[in-house]
Amino acid sequence: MIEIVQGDITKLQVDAIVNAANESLRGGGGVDGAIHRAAGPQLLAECMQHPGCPTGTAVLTLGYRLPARYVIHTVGPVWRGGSFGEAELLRKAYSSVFTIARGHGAIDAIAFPAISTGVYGYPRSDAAAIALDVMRENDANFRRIIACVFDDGTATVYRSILAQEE
Ligand code: AR6
Repeated sequence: MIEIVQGDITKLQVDAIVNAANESLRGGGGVDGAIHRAAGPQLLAECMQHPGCPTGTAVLTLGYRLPARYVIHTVGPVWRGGSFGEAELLRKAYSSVFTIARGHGAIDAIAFPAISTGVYGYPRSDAAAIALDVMRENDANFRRIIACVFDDGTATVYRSILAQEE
C-alpha cells in the first residue's frame, strides 16, 4: 500500500526517511537542508565518513534527532533535457534505496521525498511516474511506503497517477 503524505518529511514517524542529497553528502538546501537541521550535527559527522555517493547510489546513516531511526541518502540526476540517462538514474536512485532498506532487516516503514524535482529540475510528473513505479515493485516487502510530497502541485501529480492505477 503506497501512501501519499503531504508535509515535512523530517516529522514522519517511520523507520527510515530518504534524503535527496548530492554526491558530496555534505548537506545542501531543500529537503537535504531540512533533514540535516532536524537531525543535528551528528548526521553531518557521520556523512563525512563516507567518500561520497555517486548519482543513483545510496548510503544509510542513523537519524539522530529525527523521529526516524535511519536516513537513507540517495542522489538523483540533475535534469539536463532527458537524453542524458536521467530516467534510468532516477529509477536507480529509488531502487538503490530499496535494496539497502530490504537488506537491513529493521526497516519496515519508509518515506521518500520527490527526488530530483526541486533544485535538480526533473519534470515532476515524469519523476512521479518513475517514483511510484519503483515503489509499486517493492510494495510487498514493506509495511508502509510513503511518498512524502511537499507542495500542492506535486501532491496533485502523485494523486492523479495513483488514481489512474486504481
Ligand atoms: N519534506 C519533504 N519534501 C521536501 C522538504 C521537506 N522538508 N523540503 C523540500 N521538499 P530538493 P533535488 C521537496 O531541491 O531536486 C539539495 O541542495 C521539494 O519541494 O530538496 O533532488 C541537495 O543537497 C521537492 O519537491 O532535491 C542537492 O544539492 C523535493 O523535496 C539538491 O538539493 C526535492 O527537492 C538535490 O536536488
